[in-house]
Amino acid sequence: MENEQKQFHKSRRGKLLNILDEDSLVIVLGSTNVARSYDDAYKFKQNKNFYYFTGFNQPNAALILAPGGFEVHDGAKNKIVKTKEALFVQKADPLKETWFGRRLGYEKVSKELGITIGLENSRLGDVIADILSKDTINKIYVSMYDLNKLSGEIKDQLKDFMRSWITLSTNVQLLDLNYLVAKMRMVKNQFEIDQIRYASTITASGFYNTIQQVKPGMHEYQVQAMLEYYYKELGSQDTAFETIVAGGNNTCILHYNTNREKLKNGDLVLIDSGAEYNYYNGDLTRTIPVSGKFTKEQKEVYQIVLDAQYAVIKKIKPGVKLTDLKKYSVEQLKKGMMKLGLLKKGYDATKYTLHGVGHHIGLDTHDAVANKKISRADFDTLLVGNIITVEPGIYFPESAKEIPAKYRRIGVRIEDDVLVTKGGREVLSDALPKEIEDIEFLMME
Ligand SMILES: [Mn+2]
Repeated sequence: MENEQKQFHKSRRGKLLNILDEDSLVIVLGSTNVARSYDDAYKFKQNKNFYYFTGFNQPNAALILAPGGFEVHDGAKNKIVKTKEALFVQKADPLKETWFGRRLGYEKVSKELGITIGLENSRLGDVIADILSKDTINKIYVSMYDLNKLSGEIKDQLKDFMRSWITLSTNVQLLDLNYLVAKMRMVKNQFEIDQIRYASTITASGFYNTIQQVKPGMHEYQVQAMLEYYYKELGSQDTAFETIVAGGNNTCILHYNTNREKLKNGDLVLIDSGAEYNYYNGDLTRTIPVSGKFTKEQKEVYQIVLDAQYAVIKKIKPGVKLTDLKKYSVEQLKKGMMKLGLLKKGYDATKYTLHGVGHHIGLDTHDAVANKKISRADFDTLLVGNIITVEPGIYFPESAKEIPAKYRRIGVRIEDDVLVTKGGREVLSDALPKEIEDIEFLMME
């Protein structure tokens, strides 16, 4: 791992250790492989909180942190050492590695990842039990969500630990880790800003190259294939989420991703997609005319959405609330629809604007927010170092009979990734055209 990245993850562990009281123990669980069908597994995706603290991308691992320190037998040095951190990893195994890929092995943890102690994951249960037996820990932090989904080798290891809860002293509190980590992950430092900037740039580049090649008769999946080709060609390891290429009436289905239909002359096509780079995500949307030329009605609706997007972006600065941006966005869109005579006064515009104005983006595409219903307010105010999407939309499906026919089958969303700075904002995906004339120029033969 590059030194800069090592330093980043180390700084995250250091920050968490600093926040916590001396009598705390943190257990951060990595992911395990998930079956796709029979003996085939989905591409491995590391648990994002675990990745944040370690940068380690192999399955069946766990990290423990304790600000008060703990003693453990270090197999690599063959002696008892005191440490505040230990990473548990799969045992190196030449035969399994021949079949399923490399394993770091505990011996290389310290050198490769910069985490003080590496241990075999079969020791996780015993080490935790040993730490708790000293009666110095009064708070155990673990993600309840991750515990609930636990499987594989780590589950076997933690079974005894979880059984022991019924006899945990009343002095010991079991606390959810997600809120604390979400608060940390919400604010990006320079390393993360660089990663997301790159993911966003790859995404913009893929859009730029693909948009030029869209033509009537092409299928939605062919547009998807081109887009994802460019992502991978530029070093992206995966897409941030299932790519949406939605033509015609499909533009009005928010999470449409079957992408099987043919693009028709005269229709719009909405492309919502992101490249993943080193686990960080981009997320952009452009809506373009299949023929290369917008119709009059498409232009009218498009311009409302674009103006609203500019207006919202202009409002972004530290201290502003996401919920207020959403309200403002709907007001702008509503004003535009009323001007076109498509909405009567007093009518609820959200029937056509459908979703919020944006979300935090980072290791997750919808990033770093703990249980939404409980703690939404705690994540509402924008801070320097936040990265959010701004993605207003208007959707008039074929079924909206109250809207004149010429305006139906029109769904428009425009989305960019925006960094909150001291002075206001920076649009990370600014290089990708979105003005009507610029899109039409880009699509010219
Ligand atoms: Mn988005």
